[in-house]
Amino acid sequence: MSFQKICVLGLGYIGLPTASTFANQGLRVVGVDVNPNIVEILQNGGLHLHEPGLRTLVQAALASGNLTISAHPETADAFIIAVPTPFYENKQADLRAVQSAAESIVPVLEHGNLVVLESTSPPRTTQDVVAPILAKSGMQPGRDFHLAYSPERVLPGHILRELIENARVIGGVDRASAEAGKALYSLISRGEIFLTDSTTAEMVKLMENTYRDINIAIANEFSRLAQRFGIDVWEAIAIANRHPRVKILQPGPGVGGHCISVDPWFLVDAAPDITPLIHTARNVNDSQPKFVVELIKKAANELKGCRVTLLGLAYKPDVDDIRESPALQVISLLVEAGALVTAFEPFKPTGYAAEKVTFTASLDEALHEAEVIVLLVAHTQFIELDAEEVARQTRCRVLVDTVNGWRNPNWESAGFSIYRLGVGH
Ligand code: SAJ
Repeated sequence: MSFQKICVLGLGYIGLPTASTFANQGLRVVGVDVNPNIVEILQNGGLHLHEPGLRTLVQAALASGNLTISAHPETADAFIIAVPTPFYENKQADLRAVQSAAESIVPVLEHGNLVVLESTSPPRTTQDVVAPILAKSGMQPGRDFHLAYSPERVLPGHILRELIENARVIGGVDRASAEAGKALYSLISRGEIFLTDSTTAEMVKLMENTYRDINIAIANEFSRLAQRFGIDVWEAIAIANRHPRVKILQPGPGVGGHCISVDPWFLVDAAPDITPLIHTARNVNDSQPKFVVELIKKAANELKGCRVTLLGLAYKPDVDDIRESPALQVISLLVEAGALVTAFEPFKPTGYAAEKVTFTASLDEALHEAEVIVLLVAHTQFIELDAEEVARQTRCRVLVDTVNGWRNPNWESAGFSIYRLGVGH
């Protein structure tokens, strides 16, 4: 199968780099988003999200004339659906964006086309949700057009490189669909491509993120045990990891982002009776902010009325994404306890809509009045802070480090007391 023109539905962290990469390979690409603001920003040469290298990639794609931005899909050889799949309050997958993207393809779908779902989805979504919608065209997947599931697996912060280098799995509703998917992604991918059926490909994606969630949960439990038994979890993990078959991950303030903190719920929701481990790991990671707040309380003596400054709101270092970030939970627990919270997020200086929190546009402002300073995210600019310089910016001498970012002894020699997550005394 050959491809001259494709449509990418959803221009977020995955869809936009994917569309731009195909366009830069010489394909004509229509990038589609239902959000008029995003369409307008991109059409005017702007960018609505932060990812290293993305601006240059998008600008090159637009300048080549190969990438156009639109509110509606057009006829094309292939359609890639890369829309968000959040969950409802009850942790059930919210597939409305996938459903409406599939609906929007129906009027322009033609015989011989390929449709690929990339959005992380519960098992059987391609077969049971997307296929019946596309069949409204009067054509059958597998017989009249190709339908496949191929999850994105790129790591935010490294998306551009991983999009090209990572191994890819493509699950077709039949073998020909998987082969058609391979023909498409071979145009941009240098990684190995594995072909399978669509439900296996959906499970692969969910298993990867669930595996990581469970491994972070055990690291977080180790941090609690370390505090109780008076040891340093970071040292213990480093030593344990010298065992040839052990690779413990890092504890932290919790698991955030739109992937690992969400995807395991798709499995728990799909089969609650047989997923106690996955369910428990989710609860362990979701409760980690509570332990962080207990540590802050220990450092502050009394939270009520204490001026606490939080450094970092993003869900992980050097990204601007605050979706499901544990920092948000830390903030609400602190506010509940009566602390006066100031937060500084260099990648999103305006913060987000929240009451009783002061977001500052500069580090200086955030540090100025603090009584306790909490490192929540290991952004490079925080890790590289100079202890003497910080000591000049604030009278505060109490630090809480939740990510093992301030190990340099200069902090102590500059007069700071440091309370570390996972370090008991
Ligand atoms: N975290 C820890 N300790 C660790 C590693 C991570 O507490 O040792 C926390 C992070 O701080 C963050 C969360 O976990 O809050 C998730 O971060 P991450 O870097 O592990 O993963 P994501 O969510 O940015 O990206 C993941 C990746 N999946 C896997 O590594 C299996 C990525 O490859 C996927 O493409 C992405 O999910 C996705 O879109 O599903």
